[in-house]
Amino acid sequence: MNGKARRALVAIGSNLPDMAAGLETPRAVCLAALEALEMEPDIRIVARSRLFESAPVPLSDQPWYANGAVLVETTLSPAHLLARLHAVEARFGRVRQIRNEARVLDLDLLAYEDALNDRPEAPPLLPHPRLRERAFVLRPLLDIARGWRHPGDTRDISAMLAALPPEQAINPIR
Ligand code: PH2
Ligand code: MG
Ligand code: MG
Repeated sequence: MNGKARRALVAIGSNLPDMAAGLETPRAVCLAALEALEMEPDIRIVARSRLFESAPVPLSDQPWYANGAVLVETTLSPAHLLARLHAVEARFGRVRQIRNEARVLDLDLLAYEDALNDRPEAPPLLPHPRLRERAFVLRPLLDIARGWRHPGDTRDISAMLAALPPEQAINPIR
């Protein structure tokens, strides 16, 4: 990597298989996505969480998800990193139609250094605007970034997690 390396947190989620690619479970999709991220130029995985199975948020009859998170080093700007994540999603057959619909692969930029950007006209919003309401994001973050602080919140990850409703079921995948 050339240029200054910045640290970013990225969420990984899937609740559909990618049968065309022989990835028969959301867990297999997430593992393949981790490999794809590792192969991306300008992005280096520093730490990866375990994978978890999690109930859909909001609760629905969608299939359960596999979720995880990675800490990466990158020379890409937030916007370029997000574009790269979307390009990886597209390679896994992700088609964007309806918000929160079931998907083969979702890669979300959670945080970039200690950037705080709440200006929708200058995306991406940072940290991810719904991060604090989601156990499927916070629980994997505890694995890899226990001491991380949301730049707009006084609570640590454990405190944010403890404030969430119990219907956000999440368990490590054995
Ligand atoms: N992603 C969503 C909406 N709901 N629920 C779970 N459990 N895991 C996800 O990754 C997820 C979700 C929108 O991206
Ligand atoms: Mg998402
Ligand atoms: Mg997304």
